[in-house]
Amino acid sequence: MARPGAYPEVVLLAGGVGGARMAAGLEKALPAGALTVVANVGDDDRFHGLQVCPDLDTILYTLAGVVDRGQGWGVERDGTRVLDQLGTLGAPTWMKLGDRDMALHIYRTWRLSLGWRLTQVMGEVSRRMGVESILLPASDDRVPTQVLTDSGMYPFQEWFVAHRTVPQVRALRYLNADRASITAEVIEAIAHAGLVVIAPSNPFLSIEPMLALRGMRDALRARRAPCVAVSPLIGGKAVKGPLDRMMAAMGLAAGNAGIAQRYGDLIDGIVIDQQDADDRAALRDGGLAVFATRTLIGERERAAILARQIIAWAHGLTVRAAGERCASHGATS
Ligand code: FO1
Repeated sequence: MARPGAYPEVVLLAGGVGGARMAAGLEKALPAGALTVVANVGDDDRFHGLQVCPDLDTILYTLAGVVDRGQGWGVERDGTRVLDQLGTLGAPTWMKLGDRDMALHIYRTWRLSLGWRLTQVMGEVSRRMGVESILLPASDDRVPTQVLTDSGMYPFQEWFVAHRTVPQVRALRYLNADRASITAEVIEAIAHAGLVVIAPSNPFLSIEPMLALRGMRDALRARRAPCVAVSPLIGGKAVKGPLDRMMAAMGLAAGNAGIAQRYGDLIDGIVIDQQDADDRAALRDGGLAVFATRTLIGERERAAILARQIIAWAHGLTVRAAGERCASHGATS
């Protein structure tokens, strides 16, 4: 629930570079400790015997201020001496793991081998790296995303990095998701939130692997706070990545209608780019509150401005009952 004062406790569901940038904006806009980021773990995989968690780590490095801003992931000015030597030894090196990044994977794998939960590991490294927000894996269990394409089934990182998302996606499998649960920490954060935000991440690759986890949809449906999604589309297109192609291939309506359709009645409102302002009427007819603004958040300051706008706009929103379609949320802009 909202704290005494102007700011709500915010829970952000996030994955990928867009999710990390939204997290940084919200962190800047909120008092210390008011943001909890729940991160996708469907991208996680083992490399060289080490547990690698790209979405969690991209968010961690972004919030710690050490991310490589050019590529959006990994540690700035990192070296590749370990990877180069692994290559010499005959190991595959298509996943570019930097030297300092590798230290995190070694630490995480070591702690997990001692019986720590992933939640505990990420809590500890966040603290040690000076991150003020709470960073939670959506689950402590392994729930690898597999990508079914025209040329076969791939583990997520193999499709995304080694094959540069070229094989056309036909379906996604979130392995083990129906048996894996969200954590008690995630349940509690959502229950106490004053606002839930879905980041402008790829819905199929970053958000739905979390929604598929046991307990996630129930936790969201039981929330007392409004839930708003930030559309990843600008001018009807994804800023980067395979989202446009995936929406078409998976039979989704183009543009923001498709994004709204995908989140269904989990969301009370949607934030869209001002270039797509013409989508407002149709989205409102579908029962959503709509806010149109500049959503490109490549720069930190823009992310913070967007975050402040979302918090102010969402303040007046009410939570729709599941399945309800009412157009009473007088939308701004
Ligand atoms: N993305 C790439 O496009 N190429 C890489 O070699 C690569 C390495 C990598 C290593 C660690 C890490 O945390 C992320 C890395 N990423 C790389 C990004 C990652 O594949 C994506 O961020 C996602 O999993 C999609 O959200």
